[in-house]
Amino acid sequence: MQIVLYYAPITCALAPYITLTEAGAQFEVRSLNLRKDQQHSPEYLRLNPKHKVPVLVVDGEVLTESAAIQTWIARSFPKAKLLPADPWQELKALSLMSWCSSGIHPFLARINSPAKVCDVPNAADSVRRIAQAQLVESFQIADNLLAGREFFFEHFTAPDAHFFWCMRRAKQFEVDFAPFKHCAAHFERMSTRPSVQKLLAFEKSTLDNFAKAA
Ligand SMILES: N[C@@H](CCC(=O)N[C@@H](CS)C(=O)NCC(=O)O)C(=O)O
Repeated sequence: MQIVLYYAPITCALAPYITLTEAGAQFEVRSLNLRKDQQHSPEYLRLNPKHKVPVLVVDGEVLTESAAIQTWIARSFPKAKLLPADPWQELKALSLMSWCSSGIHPFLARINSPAKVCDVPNAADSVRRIAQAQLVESFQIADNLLAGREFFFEHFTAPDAHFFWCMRRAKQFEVDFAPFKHCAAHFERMSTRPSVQKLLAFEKSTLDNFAKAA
């Protein structure tokens, strides 16, 4: 089986990178430089007309959307137990990943690029402030879910990788995590995992290569 992950540094494509690594999968990474707008190249648009990462290509079949990609990885590498075994808990894991990509991610994107959602002059600060408030609400919900637990379920599962990305991006936007002690502890716990260390090293080398090529 040939697995190719289309990835870009800093982005949510880090979640499937971590999950594939946790799965023990052999996979090839093709890195895009979003600063150079490579997601809009004609070749990439043929692969994903939504011009987003991640994209997973498995034996030539294309899959987009993080939650679906994470689910594919978990189902394809069952020994890694990347989703809970109980069917109801598995659906709760899918619910969490959908929330990460459709409930939390859009507010992170608004902080990153306010102009994509509002072209009123001088509105950027207001868009960012509103998005920050929505994120605070989401992280409070996640904090309650993580209270007294190491991971969202009994052990590491794919939603932990997805949520790790949400937190990492929010930290880069200086969301204050002091009130969210369980989220902060989850972030620290995730940061020590070998899969995350591998991802961070890969991200650094990719960014270094982009800088050399510039
Ligand atoms: N719903 C998608 C969102 C993917 C997404 O927004 N990716 C961003 C990076 S975090 C991207 O590729 N942005 C480039 C663009 O919009 O042109 C998912 O969960 O996979």
